[in-house]
Amino acid sequence: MGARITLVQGDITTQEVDAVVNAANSGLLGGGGVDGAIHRAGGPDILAECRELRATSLPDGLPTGQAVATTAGRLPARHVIHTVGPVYAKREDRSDLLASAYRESLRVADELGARTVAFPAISAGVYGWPMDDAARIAVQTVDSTRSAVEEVRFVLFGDAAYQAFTRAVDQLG
Ligand code: AR6
Repeated sequence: MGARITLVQGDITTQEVDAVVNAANSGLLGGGGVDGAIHRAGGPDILAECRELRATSLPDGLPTGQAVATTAGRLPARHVIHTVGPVYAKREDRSDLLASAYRESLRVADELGARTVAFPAISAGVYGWPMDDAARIAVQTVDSTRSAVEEVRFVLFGDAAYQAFTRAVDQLG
């Protein structure tokens, strides 16, 4: 029922897709990890649109679990969809917010008419989410979310992330 899921090991900024999802922070003005890589590779037009969003519709920033689109600048993609995953917390279950980041990104992708969407492992870097858990939530949410997106490509940095997503896909049955 959800989009076809494909897994690749590599750099999300080189993907030729309709939309690339950025694991951003609420401030939307850049950061490290995927966020830094996307702004570096995509150039200043992405940041300019993010600033515009902060000055207009999102004065307090983008809430965790929500998503918003900008240009992809010089990336070989048409759009960047910025979303904010939750920071991992041992004592509190924030999986709903992580699932929401994927669902809302797919909703925005639908609005854009995107058919191919590349996702990183949201929250599994700086935000500290254990990779196996992050992979399971990512794969299950995409699999169970209805949308017109045909392919969701998870672009994983490193072998451990790739293996975790492979196990999560195998467990879908
Ligand atoms: N392509 C694909 N995956 C990547 C790339 C890349 N170019 N670079 C890193 N990863 P993170 P988060 C992997 O930290 O945990 C930023 O500062 C990385 O190895 O980018 O959601 C933001 O501004 C990891 O597996 O995102 C926020 O403040 C995964 O992408 C905060 O980090 C996600 O790691 C968001 O943290």
